[in-house]
Amino acid sequence: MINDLWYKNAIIYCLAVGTYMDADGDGVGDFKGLLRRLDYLQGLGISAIWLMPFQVSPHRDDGYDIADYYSVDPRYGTLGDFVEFAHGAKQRGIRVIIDLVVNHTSDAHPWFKQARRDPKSKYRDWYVWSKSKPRGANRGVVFPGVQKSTWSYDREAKAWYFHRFYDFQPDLNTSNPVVQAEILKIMGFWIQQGVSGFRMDAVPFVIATKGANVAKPREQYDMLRRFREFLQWREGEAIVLAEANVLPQTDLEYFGDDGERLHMMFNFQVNQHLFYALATADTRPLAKAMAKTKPRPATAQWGIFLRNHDELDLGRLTPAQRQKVFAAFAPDPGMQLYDRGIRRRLAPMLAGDRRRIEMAYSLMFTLPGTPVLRYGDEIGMGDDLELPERNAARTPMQWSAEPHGGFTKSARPHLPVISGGPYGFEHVNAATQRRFADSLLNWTERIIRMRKEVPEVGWGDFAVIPTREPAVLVMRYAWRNNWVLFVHNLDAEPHEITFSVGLDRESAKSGDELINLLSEDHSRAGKDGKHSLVIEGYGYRWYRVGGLDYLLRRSDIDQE
Ligand code: TEU
Repeated sequence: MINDLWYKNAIIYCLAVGTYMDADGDGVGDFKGLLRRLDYLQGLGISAIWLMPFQVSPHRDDGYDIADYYSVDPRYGTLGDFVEFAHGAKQRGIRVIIDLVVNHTSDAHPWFKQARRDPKSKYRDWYVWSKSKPRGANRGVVFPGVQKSTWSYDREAKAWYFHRFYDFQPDLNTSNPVVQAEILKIMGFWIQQGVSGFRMDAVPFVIATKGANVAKPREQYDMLRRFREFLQWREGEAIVLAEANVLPQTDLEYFGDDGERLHMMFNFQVNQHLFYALATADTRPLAKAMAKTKPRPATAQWGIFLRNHDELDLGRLTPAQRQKVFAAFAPDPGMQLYDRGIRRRLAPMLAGDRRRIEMAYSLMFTLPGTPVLRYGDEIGMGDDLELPERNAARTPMQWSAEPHGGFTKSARPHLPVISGGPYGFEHVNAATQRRFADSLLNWTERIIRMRKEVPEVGWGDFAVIPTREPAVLVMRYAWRNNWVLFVHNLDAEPHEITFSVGLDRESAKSGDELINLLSEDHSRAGKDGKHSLVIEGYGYRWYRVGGLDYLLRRSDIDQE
């Protein structure tokens, strides 16, 4: 039964078809190429792929401007190619979730074209209009510096339209029941093509009231329950993973008190404080963020990530905290974006320091929730700051030392492959790393395998165990009489820590022994029941408490 909720203990891998693998040699990645790479992904051990938008689009926002929801952009292949890919993934036991971008369409969408052309069109009310320029049109822009307003005048419509994002992304009037019905239809369509759910884009904006008279948008949370109900009627295992960068006090509104709304949300709160911890070696604000985001229904799950395709958004930190992260990881203003974020990949932010990169991923894999990896992170890819805005961290996957990193046979990839320097494809590529047992790729494969064998992280109850050392985070998970414990040192300096596993009296004995899951370096408690260990700079430890092995007990558990 526990495996029915597959997303509770999964490894999700995010990729963009266009930058993954080009099979037909036109410089753009495609579904045929991705299909060829499924064995690589299966080898890595991931459980699900999150596909970024691949539908027909003018590509002014990397596909987040969709012009036909029921299609595959011809540059990536055909709907038939999508189905071949989906089938290939299914054969390998890999689930597929796809981006669901329904806060807005592209202005090239036929719905918008008809809506702007004819006030009597049935599509007019699918968008959000105003006869005059609304007050506060300059407030609430998502991309400061490149987007000036959230309302633009449309000459053809002779009216102003609302766009939370770029002006070529008119917002759908999601309060309109007909639009809501269309959203369900889109979900139903892709479910029928074999996907296991959706990464739902910009959820707070999807459910917000929109309009010229809306001074303070209100979230219509009940819409989320309706999305979920529909999904579950159509396909029991399908999930919604929400992109909702919200404050912890509203988390339960998104999950639903009884888990009746969204299955998963990205934990932006933890993400931002995790980067603060990496930058300063002070884990206390991270522990606070973990505590604040702890309450969630039993069936709900957090998506835990380090970097994604957008800028690393630090908007939830205090200005002083944000400055410290900028100073550590993006000192040059060209590395920063939208006054709130960093447009770099993880490896260069951590100066390519292998110990630190491993420690950061180890932490990502052991924080409460389901880890979401980004393509290329498994080989430590870098960024190209010459590219505009968020494109810096969206360069093609580096497969080999062949021209263009083996990504394409074309002389002109649509985005340049990183070449030369420490992160160039000549050094950083999957083929070379496959050959070395100690490569980051092989390390990632091993850590994924181990993570899957530690379901306590996905299912269990966690506690942060106090030590006197703020640079070291000790987390303990309990689930069905099994305990695991993780130690991470975010500092470059070694630290000695003393802690007690802190189990109740009945189980206390098993706390005497910590079995290291990654090496022979086990730990025995002293007479006082406390463990003492010296952990090297950027060190990490995964322990099973008392040596009880979940895998050995698994047959008992499966009965339940
Ligand atoms: O982003 C939605 C969003 O709310 C942004 O604030 C996001 O957190 C980030 O700061 C944008 O850089 C989503 C997608 O992730 C993004 O790539 C799209 O551009 C955006 O929606 C519009 O569809």
